Amino acid sequence: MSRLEDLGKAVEESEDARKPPVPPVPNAGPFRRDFFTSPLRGRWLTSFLGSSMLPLLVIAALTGFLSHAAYNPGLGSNDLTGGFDVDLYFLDWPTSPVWLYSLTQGLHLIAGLAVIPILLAKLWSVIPRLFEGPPVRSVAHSLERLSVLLLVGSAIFLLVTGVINVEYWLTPLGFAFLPAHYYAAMVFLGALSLHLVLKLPIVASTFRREGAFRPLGEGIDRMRASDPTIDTLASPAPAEPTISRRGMLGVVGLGSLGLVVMTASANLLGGVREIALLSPRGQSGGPAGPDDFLVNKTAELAGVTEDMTGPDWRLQLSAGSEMVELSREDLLAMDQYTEHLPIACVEGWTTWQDWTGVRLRDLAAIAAAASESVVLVESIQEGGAFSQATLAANQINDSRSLLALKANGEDLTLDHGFPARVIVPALPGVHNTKWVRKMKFSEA
Ligand SMILES: Nc1nc2c(c(=O)[nH]1)N[C@H]1C(S)=C(S)[C@@H](COP(=O)(O)O)O[C@H]1N2
Ligand SMILES: [Mo]
Repeated sequence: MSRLEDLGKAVEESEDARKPPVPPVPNAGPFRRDFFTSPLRGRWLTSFLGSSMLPLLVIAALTGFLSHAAYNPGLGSNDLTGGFDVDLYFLDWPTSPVWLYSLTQGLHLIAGLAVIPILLAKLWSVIPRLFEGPPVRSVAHSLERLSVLLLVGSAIFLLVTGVINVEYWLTPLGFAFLPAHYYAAMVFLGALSLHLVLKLPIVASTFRREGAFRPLGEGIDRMRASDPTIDTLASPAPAEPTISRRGMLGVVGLGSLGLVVMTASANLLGGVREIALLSPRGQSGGPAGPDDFLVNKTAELAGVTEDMTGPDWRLQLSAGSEMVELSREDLLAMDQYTEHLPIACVEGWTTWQDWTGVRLRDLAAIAAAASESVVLVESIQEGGAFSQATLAANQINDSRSLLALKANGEDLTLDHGFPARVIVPALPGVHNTKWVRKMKFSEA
């Protein structure tokens, strides 16, 4: 070797030494290409799981935004997303059909819960990608990786907060469910759109090559592992299968079905309700009495006591500067109406009861409110997002909308909102304010 070459080599080495050290991807454990040996992995499985999830995600997204629309976010006190809430829906949530919110929110929960096992299976199917090197290849590759991080992160966040809300474990979280869930949904939909643009062509070519459903026909004996030279999700060192792809998908599907049944059956009547093992407020076989139906927040939790709701209680009605005060006797002396209406909670449960009380529009008349007024309803309850709600004109003017004094023929119990509570058809439960103290009518 000439001295010149020696010199050249020395310069190269010293240049190498000056480069910032790039830690090499370790070639051990999960970083080794042959670490993942399941013969099930491959583009078809991932494509099939993704395609099964897509319709559920569409349902969850649409019903999620419908739920936000049902809160009438543009109206008065109804903004729950921290001041950024604009009404993009341009509608006052209708009052018919009365089961509307029950349906949309029921679907939201069903779709969201059914996604959980499928998402876990899909993450399992692509887990080798997490360890693939080099981690940074190009700008495009890094952006794609970032979008996947946002996609998976927001999906997990949405599912976890959703389940926590349904299961009523929210208090320890220390943040408001609605804005958190809402903004995470925005991140999720953005990342999902990009993901679809990037991956749908791959899904299409995979289904063209392997048949969208054909691998479902293959039992464990006929099943082949994918070819790792053309399918980068396939294992280069596949082990013998211990379950077929369709067997695995069957387990995932049963998982989804089980979650849905154990939660959604909280909406069913009679003993069937008892299989709602995952719905903490769904298991009473009821009705064992006129007030044996779900309570979202008890009077005790809301800080409402018997003293506050005793004979001194007055309903304060106003439209402008005048205020009218009515006692419970005054209200009982007005025309009484009975309606069979649901309370449909954002948590996905619904309970149908016979409510008796006075019409909201009769109260508007007593307050001398203008015909297209909205009303801010305030509870005795101090603070908390649910202690007030603004109702739209169409909701006040529906003849079935009540300030209920009784449920199923008996005085409301304290937990269900005694002395008086709002019941409006098709409205989310959260706007059916309990322990009403004030109703302020104003022109929208
Ligand atoms: N003042 C007040 N009203 C309230 C609530 C509340 O926490 N405080 N919860 C709301 C929610 S979220 C629902 S689903 C219904 C439940 O009514 P119920 O407890 O009588 O079933 O009441 C609504 N009215
Ligand atoms: Mo609710």
